[in-house]
Amino acid sequence: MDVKGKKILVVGAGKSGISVARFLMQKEAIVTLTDNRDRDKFNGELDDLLASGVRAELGSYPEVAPGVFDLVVVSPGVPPTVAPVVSARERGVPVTGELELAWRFARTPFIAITGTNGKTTTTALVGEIFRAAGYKALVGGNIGVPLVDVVEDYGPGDIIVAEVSSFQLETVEFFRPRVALITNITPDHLDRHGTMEAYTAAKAKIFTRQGDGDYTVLNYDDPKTRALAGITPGKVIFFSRRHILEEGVFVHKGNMLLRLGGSATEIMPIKDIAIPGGHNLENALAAAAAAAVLGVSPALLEQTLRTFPGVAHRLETVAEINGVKYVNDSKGTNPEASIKALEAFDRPIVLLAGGRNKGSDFTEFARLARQKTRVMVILGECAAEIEQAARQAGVTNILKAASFNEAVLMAHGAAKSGDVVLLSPACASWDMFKNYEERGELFRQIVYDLK
Ligand code: UMA
Repeated sequence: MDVKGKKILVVGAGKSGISVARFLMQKEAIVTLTDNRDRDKFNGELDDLLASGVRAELGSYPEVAPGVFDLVVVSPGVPPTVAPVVSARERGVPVTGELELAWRFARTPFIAITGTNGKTTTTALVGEIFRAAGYKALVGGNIGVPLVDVVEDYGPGDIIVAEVSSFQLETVEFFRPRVALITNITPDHLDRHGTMEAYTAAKAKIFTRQGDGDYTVLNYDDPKTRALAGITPGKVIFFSRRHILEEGVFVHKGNMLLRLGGSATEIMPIKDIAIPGGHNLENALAAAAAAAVLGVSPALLEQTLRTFPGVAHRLETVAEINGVKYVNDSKGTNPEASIKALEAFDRPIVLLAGGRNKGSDFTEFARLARQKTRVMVILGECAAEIEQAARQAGVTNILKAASFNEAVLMAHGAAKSGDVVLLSPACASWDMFKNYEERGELFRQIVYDLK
């Protein structure tokens, strides 16, 4: 892909767009960066780029008239319905995204990981496994490291482990990972994709370009994911927590087993996997499958699975104060993720939930909250919706907080020794924060202050 001298419009000046603009400038493209945020909301974040010659159109988008731009690169969080993307498509100007761009410039095989839940933990775990196996491994993508920043530092003998979102997959064209892994597919981001079919179709783009020598790793236990085996051109390898498989990674009599082609090999007892909970067992099985198909030995898999501690903001124990455990699960940005967090504990929970609803239904989540929580502290833009679901499910002990700080203090006040104070909002953070990391960091900070 030659971008030198090309007039390129980058839509969205967040993490991804800023990195794309910098990358394209280094490649001597003529770059315009646009964002619907006003210039005074940027706090100098764009100064370096502007000094390097990037043009900026902030507060409103430029028109994509014929001849003005050769290419539009759209940020993952910007929907395809925004004016510059719609005009580009109408006028035949190519539209792409950062993932495709990184792929075009990469010289390294990709393991790409998507799925509604578990993709961050699985990605980090696969990265750890390859590092333990002696590889120079890049872990990036939706996990927070824009791939274009680092992709050219890696060579053909290295490995890129990329967490990829449905948003990023929407704009891929030739993207072809050696291993494509889908952890599971349940309703999420329906405000953006519209229907489950469209959401699933975006996820399926992870393997559309696969061919000989490529693998698609799928969750046998999740019907929507399992069904994709029928349409991927890659070789299907399943993982399962509930079924014995003819080929793949599965659990039998408390042991994780690997069967690729021949007889089954024991990897390890599942009780020795360091990350807790049934959902993390699925992540471990998925990661083991993705690494095993590329030749990583069972002994190395075991070594990493025994020690990998999990990722920040994902069931992360922050502190224990007067017998109360404080757990940061800010990455619980939809009801399914938060259901898994609730299921991971046997002790009474004081739950902090609420934020921006991404089109989810809270009925199941509220039903489990009724069984598992002592108190629910509700906050954020969709507080009324969650409260209604909770009351319908029979939750009576509900506190309503006007701010995030107040919510944590209320939870602290309500918790008794032996409880868990769990931040697992079942919602996106975007009503109050830049991202879930910022929300989790503030939680950590308040808890440290309490301590
Ligand atoms: N903007 C517009 N017009 C719009 C919407 C947004 O101009 O209609 C602007 C905003 O004002 C802002 C910028 O676009 O300045 C934000 O772009 P973005 O939402 O794409 O966010 P980035 O900061 O670029 O971060 C993105 C990913 N964000 C999303 O997909 C929402 C990050 O994933 C990712 O880590 C980063 O690129 C690097 O690859 C985060 C995420 O929440 C973790 N992902 C979702 C998820 O995991 O569920 C998909």
